[in-house]
Amino acid sequence: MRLPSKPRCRSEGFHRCRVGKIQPNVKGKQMMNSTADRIRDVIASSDVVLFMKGVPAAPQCGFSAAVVQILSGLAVPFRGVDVLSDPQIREGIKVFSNWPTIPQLYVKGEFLGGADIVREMFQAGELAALLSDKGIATVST
Ligand SMILES: N[C@@H](CCC(=O)N[C@@H](CS)C(=O)NCC(=O)O)C(=O)O
Repeated sequence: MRLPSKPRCRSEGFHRCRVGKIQPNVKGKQMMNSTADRIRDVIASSDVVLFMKGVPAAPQCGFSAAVVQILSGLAVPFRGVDVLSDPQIREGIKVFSNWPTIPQLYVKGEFLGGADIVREMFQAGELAALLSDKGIATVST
């Protein structure tokens, strides 16, 4: 399976992203091919996909809610995938991205990161810039 590129981080440093600390949680885990195919399909189905807890209108976790708020503030259309309603996707997405937590944001198939990274990118103006680079319109806040 081809893993997506490393998550973006404002500092481009692993420590800022805390990848080194949390990676062992998912290391060595595997998932069914069918789950990987479903994940690939859903990521390809929309330019912006958020794996989250709950649905965009009613997030069930503060971290998911934070990303929803940022995307909504930028008026970015996105597809929310509720991992609470699908345990295979909940575990499978962690293996797919090699990232141990939810939420997980994908833009045009690229894994960006979780709530902390999305917040950092947003605050630095990098999220709007990245979306714009990829041809996804946003409103300035
Ligand atoms: N620092 C993380 C916070 C996200 C987090 O800790 N998520 C937890 C609680 S919602 C999680 O996904 N735990 C694994 C699980 O519930 O499957 C981020 O930036 O996204």
